Amino acid sequence: MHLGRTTLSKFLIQQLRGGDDERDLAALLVDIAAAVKAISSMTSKGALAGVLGSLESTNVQGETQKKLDVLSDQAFINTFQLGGLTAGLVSEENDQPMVFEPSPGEVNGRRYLAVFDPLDGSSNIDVNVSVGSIFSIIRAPKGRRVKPEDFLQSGARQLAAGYAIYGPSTMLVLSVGQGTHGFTLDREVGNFILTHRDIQIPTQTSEFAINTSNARFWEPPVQRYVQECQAGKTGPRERDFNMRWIASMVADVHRILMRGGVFMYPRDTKDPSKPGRLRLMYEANPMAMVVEQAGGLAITGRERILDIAPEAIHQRVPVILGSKEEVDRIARYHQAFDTGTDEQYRSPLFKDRSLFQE
Ligand code: AFP
Repeated sequence: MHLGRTTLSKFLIQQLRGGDDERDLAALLVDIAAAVKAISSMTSKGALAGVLGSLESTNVQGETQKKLDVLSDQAFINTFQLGGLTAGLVSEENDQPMVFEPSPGEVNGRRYLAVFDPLDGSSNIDVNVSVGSIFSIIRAPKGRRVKPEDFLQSGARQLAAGYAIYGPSTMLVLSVGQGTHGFTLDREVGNFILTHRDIQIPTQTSEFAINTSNARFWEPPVQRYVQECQAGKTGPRERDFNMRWIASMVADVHRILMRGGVFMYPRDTKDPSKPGRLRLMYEANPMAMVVEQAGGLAITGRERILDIAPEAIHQRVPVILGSKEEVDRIARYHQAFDTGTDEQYRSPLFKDRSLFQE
């Protein structure tokens, strides 16, 4: 063990020095780290702990719940409820927000609201592929009970956000608005150690991540981008691209933070009632903050994710994020398509979307 190492607690004490409010935020993030350690322990035991497999229940999204979804959800709920700093929470696993009243005699220090996906990518659990947890912290209203609409704050107002990845090692990656930093769990001593200070996503990339089985449902700008990547050296990009898809957003985004790339779960027509697959408040927003704080971009194709005014706690949005130059390019393709300013979209095939074409 190297005694000079920076633990998560030491790092947060150094970053969050702005009085009681920031001190409590640091304490809340240390609480989150404790929940992450508990989930990490469960996931790493796998079948030995009897936690694999599904339950009979479904969550609010209509998805079958895994045992670990429910156990992870409970780990976070206990942390937020007992920690005394959180006035309410929204979880992917629960239809309605939960609101916590101060216990008798407790000074109401519950300044925050927590929004989280306790176990993202849980379809990967039973095949022993990396999964993760995603969290977002926003401010609670002062001096009154929390109402459901208090959670509907744009991502730009997040005080802190991040994720844990349960892979070969467990890592916690977070931002409090001063860069994005990664901590690796030292299991022997139970501490998160700062191992990746000030992560920067390379601005250019030759790697993309998208579920290509949905290609026929994508909009033309996304089809164009992916086709150009696939054309490689012989296409307009004049270089070869590689493709990866883990089906755990956390693991795909983590790879992008480490070595660049672009991740897309775009708008598609597979289910017209859903504008995207991923959830704004506990998937897109926290990941957008982490990515932007690492020098990347996160958009729907047409707008910055962090600027979206949420309308519902389980709202879905299209997500395109990662290396700046690639995301910029995909935004341009959407704009060209929407305005009909690109030759490519003047074909009768795209006529119905070329609203501004003469
Ligand atoms: P679950 O948390 O329900 O497993 O969903 C994971 C996820 O929302 C996200 O982490 C992946 O990027 C995406 O779904 C994978 O979706 P596909 O099934 O289209 O690969």
